[in-house]
Amino acid sequence: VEASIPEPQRDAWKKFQAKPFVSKDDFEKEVVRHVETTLARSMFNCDETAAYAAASLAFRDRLITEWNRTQQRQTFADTKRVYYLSLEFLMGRALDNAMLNVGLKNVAKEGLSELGFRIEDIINQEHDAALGNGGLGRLAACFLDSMASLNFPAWGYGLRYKYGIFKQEIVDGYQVEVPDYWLDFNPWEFPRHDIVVDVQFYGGVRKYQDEDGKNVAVWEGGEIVKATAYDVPIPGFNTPTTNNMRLWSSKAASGEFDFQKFNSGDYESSVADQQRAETISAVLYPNDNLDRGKELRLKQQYFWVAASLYDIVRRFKKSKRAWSEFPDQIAIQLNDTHPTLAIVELQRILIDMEGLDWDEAWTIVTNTFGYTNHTVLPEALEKWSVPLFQNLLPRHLQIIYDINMFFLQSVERKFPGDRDMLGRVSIIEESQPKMVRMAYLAIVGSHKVNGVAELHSDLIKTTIFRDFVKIFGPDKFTNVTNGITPRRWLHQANPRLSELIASKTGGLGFLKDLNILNELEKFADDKEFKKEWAEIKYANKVRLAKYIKSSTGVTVNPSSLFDIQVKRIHEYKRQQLNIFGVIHRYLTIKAMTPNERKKLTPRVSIFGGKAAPGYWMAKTIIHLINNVGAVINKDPDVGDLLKVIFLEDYNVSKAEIITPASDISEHISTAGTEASGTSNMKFVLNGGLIIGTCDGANIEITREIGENNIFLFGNLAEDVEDLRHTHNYGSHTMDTDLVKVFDLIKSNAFGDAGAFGALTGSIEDHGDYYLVSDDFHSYIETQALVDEAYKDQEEWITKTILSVARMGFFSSDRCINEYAEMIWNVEPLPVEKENGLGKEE
Ligand code: 475
Repeated sequence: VEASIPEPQRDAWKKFQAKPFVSKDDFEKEVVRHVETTLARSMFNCDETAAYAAASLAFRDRLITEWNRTQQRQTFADTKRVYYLSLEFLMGRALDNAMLNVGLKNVAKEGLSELGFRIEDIINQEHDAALGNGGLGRLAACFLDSMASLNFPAWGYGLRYKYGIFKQEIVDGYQVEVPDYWLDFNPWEFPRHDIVVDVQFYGGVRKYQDEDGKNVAVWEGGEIVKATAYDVPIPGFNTPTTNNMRLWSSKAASGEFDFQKFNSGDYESSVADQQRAETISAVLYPNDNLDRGKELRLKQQYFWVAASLYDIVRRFKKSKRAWSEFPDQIAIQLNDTHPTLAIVELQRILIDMEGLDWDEAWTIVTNTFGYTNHTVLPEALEKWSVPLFQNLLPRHLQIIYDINMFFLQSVERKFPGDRDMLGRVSIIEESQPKMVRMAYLAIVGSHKVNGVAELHSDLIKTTIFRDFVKIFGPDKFTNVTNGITPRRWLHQANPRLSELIASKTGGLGFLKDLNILNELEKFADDKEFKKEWAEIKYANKVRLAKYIKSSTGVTVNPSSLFDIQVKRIHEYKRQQLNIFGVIHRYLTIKAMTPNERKKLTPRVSIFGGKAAPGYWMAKTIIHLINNVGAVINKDPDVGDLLKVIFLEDYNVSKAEIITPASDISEHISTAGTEASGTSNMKFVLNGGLIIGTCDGANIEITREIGENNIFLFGNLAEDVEDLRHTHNYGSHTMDTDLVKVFDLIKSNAFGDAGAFGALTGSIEDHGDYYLVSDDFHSYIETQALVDEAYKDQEEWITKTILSVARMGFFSSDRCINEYAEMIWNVEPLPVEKENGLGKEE
């Protein structure tokens, strides 16, 4: 149906087109209108929740207007677009970000104040959009911000989970998970009830030859689930470009429960179909860096991929171009292997639905996709059992077998007679049951594969994907070191620092060209500047200290050294190394005379992060941290010299308070295990130093900021394998200081030691896979260097200024430009400043 308004009537439309507000008065008018009409309230019952709702709706309307224009502009220009497929988008809050990105936060602040509200209170009403676990999901969110800010025609595609990552409560030192129902009121999404896609599951495949002797496959039967689109506008910073994040929500095909069954008294099964369908987008799997191979997860993946590809292909078909032009118009980036089925689905659409030959279709497919790997941990590499696959997606499994056959034939031609190679690289693992190796499928079906930091990209080429480098050549594999958006992680999280930098570098330009930070180098020894710099850090620590007091009841001294480790709890990230170090410090303090204690640098050790609900060892680490805190925090011998804090429910909005408050932060993974890390970048950008291993992006951070400005310790990635071998087959001698720490734990000093037996045992008795004991001495020594360095505040502040000045490289804008040039081959669509765009300095 033609829905376009005919020419003669378009003038009326243009005349009455929505005009985004710019002034304070217009903003207030919108807020009052939303309170009084949309929310059906008045000045007599407008609480902070209602004010938040109204302010958000005012901004959402504004974003939607720009969104519409952006989409029209992009459609009209008809240039290549990027689709970023990610099962996770860890967006955090939207209001503050929207206000800052459109440059109207001061307008909103004054407007809200005139209406009787403080903007901070209003911002704090918002529930985080927490549709992700950790690094991978937050990276996707930073990328959306950068793509919009750089004016790339780019969409994100994901799932609209009803429940995001669980909320963490700490009860008696244990993690308790509480569901995160966040959709009660979400003004940031825009339901598109007209955009609904049927997605098929199960059924069977019928094959026959048509009149021309062509093989035809029909996937029939099974069950249909409906995918409804929900659009979330993504505003760029200081540009009208407003891109789209489209999230799919599942519903039963009928949309209703079975009334027949209901009437005949079969109440339960009358709603069963509906519930089963809605389960698909119900909940985010809470595992970070782990694959559990559950059928519902595969269902989520196909549901999301099928709906997204249908949408992308439909948009392409409107342009009436030849299929061969598909990769010239469309780049699809796979955020890890989770969307790898998109490769198979596009091949299926092209051969089964559109009638292309295999080879023609396969060329299009491989030229369209790029695959980003985020981890080398074997337990995180996705594999699906063939029987499960066969049942859920029978036609896709056939296509995978065909892809594998053609691929193995090409390998055979290149390496004749190398049967071992064929077994190693086969997309199908010949195990019991057979498994589909998704990473291999993603490599074979993409034109570029990238890791997320230099070390990681080198490691994937020499370890898990070694054979594929031989087969495809080294050029298929590349590196794009991760980045973070300075809009959220500097301007929004640390407004005072952003303001200071702006005042010295000629405005907010550095937020779009982060290398401008370089200009700060000349202030590294400037007395006045250093004083302001230090004051801001102190104020941020006071803010965190208040938060610590209100959330844990513990008083911490903001003059202490704040030592922070916040990230998902995982053995490879080694929060256990940190807490053992804390216990070692405690032992040291206890053994000192009061005079000796006076020379110590007081420290607050702050932890935060969620454990996957089924990850027992990670939960044990949380338990130990809390129990150690309970003992140390009330020991009068210790006082302010050491405090141990576990912050409950670490998430994006809490990170915005925590990150600007660090003196030192910990990025201490076993070398070779953390693909990149991104919080390392956030902390340094906010004027904190880091203690870390030679792992992930720490290495590049060191290269950029200089080795005098970072505290590195521990064994190198190249030595890990040998050390593990020695643990298992040679002699494994424990570090003597660590033995003392374990002895204290075993004396029940932190509660029943039985609770921690598995943790200490994994190190003492079971091979110490993560090299905690090997790195302990080096860690303790390096922490002592941190204490010493902190005593010289003048020097410390200079280090932090120099570090910030040299962090330009880690903007996600640099990252997106690299993807655009090396992988996507897309260009930004420049925009002229249009009416309504405020620009605040
Ligand atoms: C890395 N998540 C960080 C970050 O590149 C890196 C995997 C399987 C299932 C569910 N979640 C995952 C990850 O693998 C993940 O978050 N990886 C992280 O990606 C961005 O900075 O080093 O661990």
